Amino acid sequence: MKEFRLYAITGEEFHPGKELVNVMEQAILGGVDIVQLRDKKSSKIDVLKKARKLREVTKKHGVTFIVNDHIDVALAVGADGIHVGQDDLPLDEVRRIVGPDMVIGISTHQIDEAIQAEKGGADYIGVGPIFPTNSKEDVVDPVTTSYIQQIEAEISIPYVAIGGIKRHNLKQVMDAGAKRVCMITEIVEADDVKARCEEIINLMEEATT
Ligand code: 3NM
Repeated sequence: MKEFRLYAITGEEFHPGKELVNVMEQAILGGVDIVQLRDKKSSKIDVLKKARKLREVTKKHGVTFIVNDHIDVALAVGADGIHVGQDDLPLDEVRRIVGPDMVIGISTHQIDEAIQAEKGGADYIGVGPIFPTNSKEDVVDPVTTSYIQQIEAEISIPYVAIGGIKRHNLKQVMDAGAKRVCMITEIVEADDVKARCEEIINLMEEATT
Protein backbone atom coordinates (compact mmCIF):
# COMPACT_ATOMS: atom_id res chain seq x y z
CA MET A 1 0.00 0.00 0.00
CA LYS A 2 1.00 3.64 -0.38
CA GLU A 3 3.08 4.97 2.52
CA PHE A 4 1.19 7.19 4.98
CA ARG A 5 1.72 8.97 8.27
CA LEU A 6 -1.44 10.79 9.34
CA TYR A 7 -4.65 8.79 9.12
CA ALA A 8 -8.00 10.45 9.87
CA ILE A 9 -11.19 8.60 10.74
CA THR A 10 -14.57 10.29 10.43
CA GLY A 11 -16.48 11.13 13.58
CA GLU A 12 -19.51 13.18 12.59
CA GLU A 13 -20.86 13.39 16.14
CA PHE A 14 -17.77 15.44 17.05
CA HIS A 15 -18.35 18.25 14.53
CA PRO A 16 -22.05 19.13 14.77
CA GLY A 17 -23.17 21.65 12.16
CA LYS A 18 -20.24 20.99 9.83
CA GLU A 19 -20.50 18.95 6.65
CA LEU A 20 -18.62 15.62 6.74
CA VAL A 21 -17.03 16.04 3.33
CA ASN A 22 -15.86 19.59 4.08
CA VAL A 23 -14.26 18.52 7.35
CA MET A 24 -12.42 15.65 5.69
CA GLU A 25 -11.32 17.82 2.76
CA GLN A 26 -9.82 20.30 5.23
CA ALA A 27 -8.01 17.39 6.88
CA ILE A 28 -6.62 16.33 3.49
CA LEU A 29 -5.51 19.88 2.73
CA GLY A 30 -3.77 19.89 6.12
CA GLY A 31 -1.78 16.78 5.22
CA VAL A 32 -3.86 13.71 6.10
CA ASP A 33 -3.02 10.92 3.67
CA ILE A 34 -5.64 8.32 4.56
CA VAL A 35 -9.33 8.96 5.21
CA GLN A 36 -11.52 6.26 6.71
CA LEU A 37 -15.31 6.42 6.70
CA ARG A 38 -16.42 4.94 10.02
CA ASP A 39 -20.15 5.11 10.66
CA LYS A 40 -21.68 2.57 13.00
CA LYS A 41 -25.06 4.32 13.22
CA SER A 42 -26.39 5.17 9.75
CA SER A 43 -28.35 2.91 7.43
CA LYS A 44 -26.48 1.12 4.67
CA ILE A 45 -27.86 3.52 2.06
CA ASP A 46 -26.68 6.55 4.03
CA VAL A 47 -23.25 5.01 4.48
CA LEU A 48 -23.16 4.45 0.73
CA LYS A 49 -24.04 8.11 0.03
CA LYS A 50 -21.33 9.36 2.38
CA ALA A 51 -18.84 6.92 0.89
CA ARG A 52 -19.54 8.19 -2.63
CA LYS A 53 -18.84 11.78 -1.60
CA LEU A 54 -15.69 10.85 0.29
CA ARG A 55 -14.50 8.72 -2.63
CA GLU A 56 -14.86 11.76 -4.87
CA VAL A 57 -12.93 14.14 -2.62
CA THR A 58 -10.17 11.64 -1.79
CA LYS A 59 -9.72 10.84 -5.47
CA LYS A 60 -9.54 14.55 -6.32
CA HIS A 61 -6.63 14.93 -3.88
CA GLY A 62 -4.98 11.56 -4.52
CA VAL A 63 -5.55 10.35 -0.96
CA THR A 64 -6.25 6.75 0.11
CA PHE A 65 -9.88 6.06 1.00
CA ILE A 66 -10.84 3.23 3.35
CA VAL A 67 -14.33 2.11 4.38
CA ASN A 68 -14.88 0.62 7.83
CA ASP A 69 -16.94 -2.59 8.11
CA HIS A 70 -19.04 -2.32 4.91
CA ILE A 71 -17.26 -4.45 2.32
CA ASP A 72 -20.16 -4.06 -0.11
CA VAL A 73 -20.03 -0.26 0.15
CA ALA A 74 -16.24 -0.27 -0.29
CA LEU A 75 -16.61 -2.30 -3.48
CA ALA A 76 -19.56 -0.26 -4.77
CA VAL A 77 -17.74 3.07 -4.56
CA GLY A 78 -14.32 1.76 -5.59
CA ALA A 79 -12.64 2.50 -2.26
CA ASP A 80 -8.92 1.81 -1.95
CA GLY A 81 -9.42 -0.33 1.10
CA ILE A 82 -11.54 -1.91 3.79
CA HIS A 83 -10.96 -1.82 7.55
CA VAL A 84 -12.36 -4.61 9.68
CA GLY A 85 -12.47 -5.51 13.36
CA GLN A 86 -11.67 -8.68 15.26
CA ASP A 87 -15.33 -9.80 15.10
CA ASP A 88 -15.72 -9.38 11.35
CA LEU A 89 -15.16 -12.01 8.67
CA PRO A 90 -11.77 -13.75 8.72
CA LEU A 91 -9.10 -11.99 6.65
CA ASP A 92 -8.87 -14.75 4.03
CA GLU A 93 -12.62 -14.41 3.36
CA VAL A 94 -12.33 -10.62 3.18
CA ARG A 95 -9.49 -11.03 0.68
CA ARG A 96 -11.59 -13.47 -1.37
CA ILE A 97 -14.38 -10.91 -1.57
CA VAL A 98 -12.36 -7.76 -2.29
CA GLY A 99 -9.76 -9.28 -4.61
CA PRO A 100 -5.99 -8.94 -4.66
CA ASP A 101 -5.62 -5.17 -4.96
CA MET A 102 -7.72 -3.68 -2.21
CA VAL A 103 -5.97 -2.66 1.01
CA ILE A 104 -7.14 -4.61 4.05
CA GLY A 105 -6.63 -3.17 7.52
CA ILE A 106 -7.64 -4.69 10.84
CA SER A 107 -7.85 -3.37 14.40
CA THR A 108 -5.69 -5.26 16.89
CA HIS A 109 -5.40 -4.85 20.64
CA GLN A 110 -2.88 -7.50 21.68
CA ILE A 111 0.20 -9.11 20.25
CA ASP A 112 -1.36 -12.42 19.18
CA GLU A 113 -4.04 -10.54 17.23
CA ALA A 114 -1.30 -8.51 15.55
CA ILE A 115 0.69 -11.63 14.65
CA GLN A 116 -2.44 -13.37 13.33
CA ALA A 117 -3.30 -10.29 11.24
CA GLU A 118 0.15 -10.25 9.67
CA LYS A 119 0.02 -13.99 8.94
CA GLY A 120 -3.52 -13.63 7.64
CA GLY A 121 -2.50 -11.16 4.95
CA ALA A 122 -3.50 -7.78 6.38
CA ASP A 123 -1.84 -4.84 4.61
CA TYR A 124 -1.72 -2.80 7.82
CA ILE A 125 -2.95 -3.08 11.40
CA GLY A 126 -4.39 -0.61 13.85
CA VAL A 127 -2.64 -0.79 17.22
CA GLY A 128 -4.57 0.57 20.14
CA PRO A 129 -6.06 2.10 22.06
CA ILE A 130 -2.78 3.64 23.14
CA PHE A 131 -4.51 5.98 25.62
CA PRO A 132 -8.07 6.11 27.00
CA THR A 133 -10.60 7.25 24.40
CA ASN A 134 -14.31 7.98 24.33
CA SER A 135 -14.55 7.71 20.56
CA LYS A 136 -15.05 3.95 20.39
CA GLU A 137 -17.78 1.87 21.94
CA ASP A 138 -16.76 -1.23 23.95
CA VAL A 139 -13.15 -0.12 23.87
CA VAL A 140 -10.63 -2.33 25.65
CA ASP A 141 -8.13 -1.06 28.23
CA PRO A 142 -5.31 1.10 26.85
CA VAL A 143 -2.34 -0.88 25.54
CA THR A 144 0.08 1.98 26.45
CA THR A 145 3.15 3.15 24.53
CA SER A 146 5.34 0.27 25.74
CA TYR A 147 3.16 -2.00 23.62
CA ILE A 148 4.28 -0.04 20.54
CA GLN A 149 7.84 -1.18 21.24
CA GLN A 150 6.68 -4.81 21.27
CA ILE A 151 4.86 -4.30 17.97
CA GLU A 152 7.98 -2.67 16.49
CA ALA A 153 9.99 -5.74 17.47
CA GLU A 154 7.56 -8.41 16.28
CA ILE A 155 5.54 -7.04 13.36
CA SER A 156 6.82 -6.22 9.86
CA ILE A 157 3.72 -4.87 8.11
CA PRO A 158 2.80 -1.18 8.54
CA TYR A 159 0.94 -0.37 11.74
CA VAL A 160 -0.85 2.75 12.83
CA ALA A 161 -1.13 3.81 16.47
CA ILE A 162 -4.66 4.83 17.51
CA GLY A 163 -6.74 5.77 20.51
CA GLY A 164 -6.60 8.93 22.59
CA ILE A 165 -3.71 10.39 20.61
CA LYS A 166 -3.55 14.19 20.93
CA ARG A 167 -0.97 16.87 20.26
CA HIS A 168 0.20 16.76 23.87
CA ASN A 169 0.96 13.01 23.89
CA LEU A 170 2.01 12.57 20.26
CA LYS A 171 5.72 12.75 21.07
CA GLN A 172 5.40 9.83 23.50
CA VAL A 173 3.84 7.74 20.71
CA MET A 174 6.53 8.67 18.20
CA ASP A 175 9.33 8.17 20.73
CA ALA A 176 8.04 4.62 21.31
CA GLY A 177 8.66 3.94 17.61
CA ALA A 178 5.38 4.66 15.84
CA LYS A 179 5.72 6.26 12.41
CA ARG A 180 2.03 6.55 11.65
CA VAL A 181 -0.81 7.82 13.78
CA CYS A 182 -4.56 7.78 13.48
CA MET A 183 -6.95 10.18 15.15
CA ILE A 184 -10.61 11.03 15.27
CA THR A 185 -11.36 13.75 17.80
CA GLU A 186 -8.04 15.60 17.78
CA ILE A 187 -8.61 16.26 14.08
CA VAL A 188 -12.35 16.59 13.53
CA GLU A 189 -13.17 18.61 16.67
CA ALA A 190 -10.83 21.43 15.69
CA ASP A 191 -12.32 24.78 14.67
CA ASP A 192 -9.75 24.92 11.87
CA VAL A 193 -9.20 21.32 10.80
CA LYS A 194 -6.60 22.13 8.15
CA ALA A 195 -4.47 24.14 10.58
CA ARG A 196 -4.84 21.39 13.21
CA CYS A 197 -3.54 18.73 10.80
CA GLU A 198 -0.62 20.94 9.77
CA GLU A 199 0.25 21.38 13.44
CA ILE A 200 0.05 17.61 14.06
CA ILE A 201 2.33 16.89 11.10
CA ASN A 202 4.83 19.49 12.30
CA LEU A 203 4.84 17.83 15.73
CA MET A 204 5.39 14.42 14.10
CA GLU A 205 8.31 15.80 12.10
CA GLU A 206 9.82 17.46 15.16
CA ALA A 207 9.52 14.21 17.13
CA THR A 208 11.43 12.25 14.49
CA THR A 209 14.27 14.71 13.96
N1 3NM B 1 -10.23 2.30 17.20
P1 3NM B 1 -9.76 9.18 19.11
S1 3NM B 1 -9.42 3.45 19.30
C1 3NM B 1 -11.78 3.90 16.15
O1 3NM B 1 -8.00 0.81 19.55
C2 3NM B 1 -10.85 3.51 17.21
O2 3NM B 1 -8.73 0.01 17.68
C3 3NM B 1 -9.43 2.11 18.27
O3 3NM B 1 -10.52 7.99 18.35
C4 3NM B 1 -8.67 0.90 18.53
O4 3NM B 1 -8.62 9.59 18.24
C5 3NM B 1 -10.49 4.29 18.31
O5 3NM B 1 -10.81 10.26 19.20
C6 3NM B 1 -10.98 5.68 18.59
O6 3NM B 1 -9.34 8.65 20.45
C7 3NM B 1 -9.99 6.73 18.15
